[in-house]
Amino acid sequence: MKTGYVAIAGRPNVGKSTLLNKFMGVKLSAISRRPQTTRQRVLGIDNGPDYQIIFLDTPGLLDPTYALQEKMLKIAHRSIEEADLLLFMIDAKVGITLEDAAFLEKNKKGRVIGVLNKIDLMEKEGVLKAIAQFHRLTAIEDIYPIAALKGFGINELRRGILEKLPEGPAFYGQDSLTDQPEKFFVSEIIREKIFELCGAEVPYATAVVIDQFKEQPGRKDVISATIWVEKESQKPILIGQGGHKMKAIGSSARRDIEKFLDRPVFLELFVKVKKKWRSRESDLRDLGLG
Ligand SMILES: Nc1nc2c(ncn2[C@@H]2O[C@H](COP(=O)(O)OP(=O)(O)OP(=O)(O)O)[C@@H](O)[C@H]2O)c(=O)[nH]1
Ligand SMILES: [Mg+2]
Repeated sequence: MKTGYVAIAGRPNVGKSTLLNKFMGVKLSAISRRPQTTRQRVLGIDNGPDYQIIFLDTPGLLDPTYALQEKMLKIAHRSIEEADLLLFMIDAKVGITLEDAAFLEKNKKGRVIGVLNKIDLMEKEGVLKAIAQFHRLTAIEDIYPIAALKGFGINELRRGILEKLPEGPAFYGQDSLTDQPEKFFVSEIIREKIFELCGAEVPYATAVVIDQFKEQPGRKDVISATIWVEKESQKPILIGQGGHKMKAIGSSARRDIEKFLDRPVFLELFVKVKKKWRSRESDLRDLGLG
């Protein structure tokens, strides 16, 4: 049995969560076209006949400017430290930067696989150049070009990971998908819909807390959640005229939650204000982000 922890890390928006979901064949991690979608570590267990890979999707590596971002960066660093192997992902079009190379120089020497994502947007020649540049700046030998969105190169990458993982017994049951509670994934689905449907700044000022998750035999589960924003003025943007935005977020989230839980749910959403919660440690803790 090959087994171990594999952190997926890299700059914001390079496609880390898309890759986790592709490996899992199930949507675990929130994805959006905007950077800084992932805020916490998301653990996904990829079970095979003779392997168990425990993937850790992480927040993007960034230069933090407020407390939430500092937390996000810490979570990414901690996951990288804990992992047996690091998948360092870049956007192939952007290429590896000197900053990336400096980071890799300090972290996980010899236990890194380079991943060039989004190669579907490039010509072959550009991809080869990006691989050569990655190798030149980091001396890393194992570099895989992939397109996570389309599933291209995923099986080759999995084989590359297995070559580098140690032998050992499985850590989790063969049918486990994750170690995180359903409640976490439900809040992430709601947050993903906010990232998808709301304008520029609002998603970043939003946190979702599940206040109630009541299972009722023979009836739909009842889920109540509060969407916290930072200012009164963000409330009407999130709610929309006549509540249309909130309705769209609610129905789209409910559909995905039902798919994830494989049972019908009744979803209630409330919007409340917690001033400047992103910058205050105590608020982050209250919101489950501590
Ligand atoms: N064209 C293309 N787009 C991709 C690919 N992989 C991911 N994307 C897109 O890139 C965007 C970001 O994807 P995510 O998976 O959320 O990226 P991330 O690295 O997890 O981002 P953060 O959590 O914000 O750090 C989304 O719009 C994806 O659809 C790919 O292989 N090709
Ligand atoms: Mg992500």
